[in-house]
Amino acid sequence: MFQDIYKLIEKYDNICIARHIGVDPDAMGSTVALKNSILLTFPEKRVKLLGTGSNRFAYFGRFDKQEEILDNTLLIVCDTPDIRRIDGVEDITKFTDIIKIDHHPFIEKFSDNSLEYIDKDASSASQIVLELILATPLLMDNQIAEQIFWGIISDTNRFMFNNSKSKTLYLVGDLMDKYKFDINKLYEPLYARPLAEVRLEGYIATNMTVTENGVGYIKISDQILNEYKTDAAAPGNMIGDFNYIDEVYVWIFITEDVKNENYRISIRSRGPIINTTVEKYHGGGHNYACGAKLKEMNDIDNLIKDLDDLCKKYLKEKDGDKNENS
Ligand SMILES: [Mn+2]
Repeated sequence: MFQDIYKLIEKYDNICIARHIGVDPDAMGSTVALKNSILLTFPEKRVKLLGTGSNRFAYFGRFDKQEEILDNTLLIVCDTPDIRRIDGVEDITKFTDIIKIDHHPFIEKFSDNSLEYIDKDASSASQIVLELILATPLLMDNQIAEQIFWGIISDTNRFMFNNSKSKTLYLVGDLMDKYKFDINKLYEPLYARPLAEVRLEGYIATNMTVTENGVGYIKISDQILNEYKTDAAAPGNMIGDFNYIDEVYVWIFITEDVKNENYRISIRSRGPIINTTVEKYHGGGHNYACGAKLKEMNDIDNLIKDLDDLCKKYLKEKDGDKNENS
């Protein structure tokens, strides 16, 4: 498959590379690295990155100005399972050929003849781009290695998530052997954050309600966000920091979003699978990481109640297992 992808890249003079809306470091790392590798290998090609830029990730590369899609253009989409979530592509049928490089569960084919490389076992789209470069004549340099490393680090949360397989570690080890990059310099744009957010995190830790069934939740009003000089996006950014708290298996941040007149709900679990419950409230996501947007406090309270019941059941089953094993 990598050879077929390479052949298509080789064939086209005009290439556009896209990724999902709401760019994250893996989407950024995989696309920027792929663009740079194609240009390093074929300096005469025109390669454009589609989608909205991100100030936060500007260090890792800028997105290109939107231009008209030329005839005979190849589209490569990284880190995105469905057409709806591709950023910067209005009409996918304008592209002559399409390649998908992804590690999410399959949702849909981009076109009848799109070439789709999906590896659910890969830690990240950046890892697949690395494998593609290693398996083909595509070239690599320090900067590209850095961008790939960055994407892998972010999607594995520094190899803490269980998407880090031995293959991931071998590939990253090999990358660090062959290319030079400064880890501290790379971690800074990923993990540096304003003191205001850390203070808000202190507020959440202090004021979160924890039920006897292991659900932690907090409603964060607009007034609190203002007091802490943060915005409605801030709590969602720090929710991962509440993992591995003894008393908490499911945790829920409910943040008032005055601008959109709703509440942003971010939910994580290190116990029960939560997405089916959250889907009942028109939200969704992964097994252990979900989100929803709700307007009515009544719905929010019901969601908390449902998750509490779920967690209660989970702990009971877990306890049962323990007794059986002992
Ligand atoms: Mn990803």
